[in-house]
Amino acid sequence: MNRRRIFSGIQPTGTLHLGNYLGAVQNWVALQNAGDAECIYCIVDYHAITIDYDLHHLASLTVDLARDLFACGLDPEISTVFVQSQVPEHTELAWVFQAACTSYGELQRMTQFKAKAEEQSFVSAGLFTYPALQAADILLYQATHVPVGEDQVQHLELAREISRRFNSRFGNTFPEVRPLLTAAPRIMSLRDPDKKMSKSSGEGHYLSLSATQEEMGKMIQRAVTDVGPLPDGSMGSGVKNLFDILQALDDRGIYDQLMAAYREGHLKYVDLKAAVADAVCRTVGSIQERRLSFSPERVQELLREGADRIRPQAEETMATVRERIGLADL
Ligand code: AQP
Repeated sequence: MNRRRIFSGIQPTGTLHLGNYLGAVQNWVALQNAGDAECIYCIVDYHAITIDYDLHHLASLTVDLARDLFACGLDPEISTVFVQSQVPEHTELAWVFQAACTSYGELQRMTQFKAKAEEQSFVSAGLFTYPALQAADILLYQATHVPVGEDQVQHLELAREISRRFNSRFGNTFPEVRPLLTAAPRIMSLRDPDKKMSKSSGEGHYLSLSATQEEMGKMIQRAVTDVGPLPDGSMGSGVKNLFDILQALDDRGIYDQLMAAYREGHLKYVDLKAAVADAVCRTVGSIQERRLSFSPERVQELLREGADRIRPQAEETMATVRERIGLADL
C-alpha cells in the first residue's frame, strides 16, 4: 500500500492565530500522530514577500512561527519542517508551472488574489502568480493530500489542474492532490463574523496564540453575537462561530450541553462565551508553555535539518521535470 504523502505550508506574516490553528495546524499534528503518512510542513517565506512586508522582521518571524508549530505539537523526529527559501527548486518548478501549465484566466479567477490585491498599494506579479508557486510547493514532493483551511480550496483545485496539464503534455509525473479540511475549516472574525478570521483585518478580529489569558478572555467576551438568527431561523454567524470553536476544542462535553440549551431556547451567550474562553485558554496555555522548551537556536537547527532531509526529493523531482519539458542536459 502506498503511504499517503501530506504537504502543507504557512506564511511567516506574523503571529499564528486561532483560525490557522483550528483550520490547519491542529490537523497537521493529528495527521502526523496518525502515523500512516509522510508529513512535510513548510514555512513559505517566498509567499510572504508577495505582499508588503518588513524585511528586518522576516527572518525572526520565520523562526518564531516554527517555534509555534513545534509548540503546537509538530515533532521534528516524525514530520519534516523546513523553510521554503532553503530549497531553491520551489521557485524553479513554480516558473515551469507559470510558463507552461497555468493560464492567465485561471489566475484571474482566484478570489484570494482579488481580496489581497485590494489591500495593497503595490500589487506585485508574484501575488498574482502565487497559486503556481503553491502548486510547486506541493508537487515538488509528490504530495497527495494537503491539510488546509477552506480559503485555500480554490488554489488546490488549480494545483490539480496544473498537475493534470503537466501530465498530459509532458508525461505522467505528478499526483492529483486533495484538500483535507478540519471540522472547523473556516473560523470567522470575532468582531465581524461574516468575514474569515485574519490578521489583515486588524486588532480585535483575530485571536493570537501569543495573547495573554486575560486578552483572550476579553476578546471572546466582546465577540459579536447580536447578529441574531437568520430569517430562515438558522443560527447567526457570530454564535455559530463560537460553537464551532468550542466544538473543535471541547473535551468535556460542554458543547453538547450548551447546544441543547440553544435548541431549547434558553442559552445565555455569556455562558457560551465563558465556555469558549475556558477551552481556548486551556489549549493556548499549553501551547505557550511548550513554546518555552524550544530555544530560537534549537529551532534554527531543526529547520536546517528539515531542509537537508527534504532537499534530495526536490532535486529528484526537478531533474525529472527538466528532462520531461525538453531542457538541454549539458
Ligand atoms: N480563518 C481561518 N479559518 C480556518 N483556516 C484558516 N487559515 C487561515 N485563516 C483561517 C488556514 O491557515 C493556514 C495558513 O494560512 P496562511 O499562511 O495563508 O495564513 P493567512 O491565511 O495568510 O492568515 P491570515 O491571518 O488570513 O493572513 P493575512 O491576513 O495576513 O492574509 C492555511 O491552511 C489557511 O487555510
